[in-house]
Amino acid sequence: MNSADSAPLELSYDFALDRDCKTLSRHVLEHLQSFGPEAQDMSALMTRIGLAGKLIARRLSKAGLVAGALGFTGEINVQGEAVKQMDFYANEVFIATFKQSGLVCRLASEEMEKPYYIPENCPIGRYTLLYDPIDGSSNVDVNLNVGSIFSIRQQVGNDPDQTGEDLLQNGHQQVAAGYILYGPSTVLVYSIGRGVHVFILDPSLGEFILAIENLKIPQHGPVYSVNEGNFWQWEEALRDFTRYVHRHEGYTARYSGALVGDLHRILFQGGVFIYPGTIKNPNGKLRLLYESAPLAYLVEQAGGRASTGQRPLLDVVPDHIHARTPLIIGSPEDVALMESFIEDRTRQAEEEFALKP
Ligand code: AHM
Ligand code: MG
Repeated sequence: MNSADSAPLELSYDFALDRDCKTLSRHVLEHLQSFGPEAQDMSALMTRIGLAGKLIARRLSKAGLVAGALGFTGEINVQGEAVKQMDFYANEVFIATFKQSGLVCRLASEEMEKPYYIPENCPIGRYTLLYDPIDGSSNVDVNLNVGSIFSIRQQVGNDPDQTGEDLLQNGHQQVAAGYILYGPSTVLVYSIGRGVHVFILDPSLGEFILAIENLKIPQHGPVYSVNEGNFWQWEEALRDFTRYVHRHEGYTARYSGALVGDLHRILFQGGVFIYPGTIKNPNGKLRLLYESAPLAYLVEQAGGRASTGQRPLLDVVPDHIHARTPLIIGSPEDVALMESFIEDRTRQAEEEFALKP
């Protein structure tokens, strides 16, 4: 190419940087408007979460080609569930990633009975990472989307028995939360209490790049996401809700078997995700500390709501670290609609009780 054919230097740089490639670490620092120690900590923590996400995405992208990605390990976890190979792998990835961080003294996940301590980090590491390493792991074997959910809390107290007693606090204590969605692209969505931000992994750069800043959930949306196969086990209020959406125009059912994917859709399109208590599991299936509370924190930051049906989800204090809660989460108007059926049924029950001789 001769010099007449080539673009001026300035122009070719513009072309190369066709968007502002804002990385996670830079975004956190800019967002906190600080380069102080707390901001540096948060930036480093988010970078580590991104690294864990990249390692998990890499393994998932080869599922079926490499050993240790599909199927079960043969173990049963503390939740009484069969452990999948990817559950095990992803749990180990988070541990290995945060061992080197210096910042996290303790990790707790639904795959481990007790918190995992990293004693060498504890003198300086004031943070606890709570996480669901692979959410919706039954989807892995059929090549559908899965996610990882994370939450960061500041450690309070000494936890002498290393059981995580001090983690038995409400969800307002979280300082950051989010998820990584492994779908057609790998997406990281996070909040540090200042809005919700969406990053997409650019595989050619190996970096999460900012895609959407300050995502807001629609006030109302068409999606309702609930496992209707459990209808026979539900309370009447949820049956009322389901009959309502069946009989009114404007609703559409979506349920992928992976909460992260279903909630991601709702964040963009609006609607509600419900995992209620059932006859078999009166508190539902989802774990408060690793699933419901982090997502509730995130959705509230996006202008949505999360409830157990009885109280705001973020107000719930668990009685043990693996506690479960019913979850109603999504657009404010759709969460309120579900709550209105609960209130109606509660009122009816109270009236019937008052009329009893
Ligand atoms: P997991 O984290 O053990 O995979 O379980 C959580 C998942 C959620 O992602 C999903 O919404 C739910 O379990 C599906 O459960 P069900 O098959 O009972 O509808
Ligand atoms: Mg899960």
